[in-house]
Amino acid sequence: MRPELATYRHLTSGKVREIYEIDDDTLLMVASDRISAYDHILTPEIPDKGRILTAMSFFWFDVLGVPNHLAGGPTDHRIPADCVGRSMVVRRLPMVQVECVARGYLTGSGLIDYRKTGAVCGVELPTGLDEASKLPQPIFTPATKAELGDHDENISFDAVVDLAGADLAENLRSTTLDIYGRGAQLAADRGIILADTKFEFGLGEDGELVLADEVLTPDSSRYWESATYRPGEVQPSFDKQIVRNWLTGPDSGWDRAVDNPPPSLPDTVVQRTRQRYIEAYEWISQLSFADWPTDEQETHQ
Ligand code: Q0N
Repeated sequence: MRPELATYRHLTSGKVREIYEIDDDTLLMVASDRISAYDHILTPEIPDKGRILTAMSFFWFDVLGVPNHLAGGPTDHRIPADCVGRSMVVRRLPMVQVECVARGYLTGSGLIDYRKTGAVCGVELPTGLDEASKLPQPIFTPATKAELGDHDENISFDAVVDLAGADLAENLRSTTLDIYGRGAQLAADRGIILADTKFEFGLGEDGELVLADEVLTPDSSRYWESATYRPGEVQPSFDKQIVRNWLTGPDSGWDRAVDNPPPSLPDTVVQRTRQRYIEAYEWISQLSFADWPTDEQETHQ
């Protein structure tokens, strides 16, 4: 018998997922089907988005083969029936309070900082780079977690040394760049550019880094399609572009200059976006999403 979600104490809410306490040593991380764009949570939800992103994290944890926080599989019996497929049972670890970002391409806050200073997080870059430029080599651009609703703040490597000590800071940088490099290579082999990504790490019993959180999902990374990559232009987001195009196009009637909530997405936009998430999972993993566990396939008696 699977437990009810209400039997677990709720710890934290993120924009798109929830964390519960299973016991002193174990957490339940539940991904929702919520989607955000332009700093708003949209309605309606994208059916199966939580399961698709969870499937992707399990895939990446498996192929990366680095120590990670998973403490059970996707159908672990501690997972409530209505959360099967979109939950991870994880070891509760002391977390490193640094967002570990790797960038192989220049965009977003990295591009803004570069245009102001010629550097990102203190890493000097060559002149002449532009929107979506490929960097000479991937760089470590750490950030600190802002309050819910605020954007993370980029910090220098020296600031990580002050926060975490020199040894841990060096380990975070080399591990982040190593994992990003291997993920980006696998994605590139399958027609997807992993422009950048954010990792979170916990500390194991012996002080070793343990990869935590969700991993290399489109919520924690920028996925671009290799076939349409055009440096010098803002790249369409692999997963969210259909939503963004509709919200900013004439049919939505939304004025995003004023702080009013966006209108509900039409079902066509919802269904096409759902297919895009499935496509990303299937391209990357070369597995079929139809095989991913769901509560619907539980046998009852
Ligand atoms: C945890 N978050 C997301 C760190 C926290 N395995 C774990 N053990 C204990 N706590 C967490 C995990 C995981 N994953 C992760 N919250 C709790 C928020 N981050 C923000 C940055 O700082």
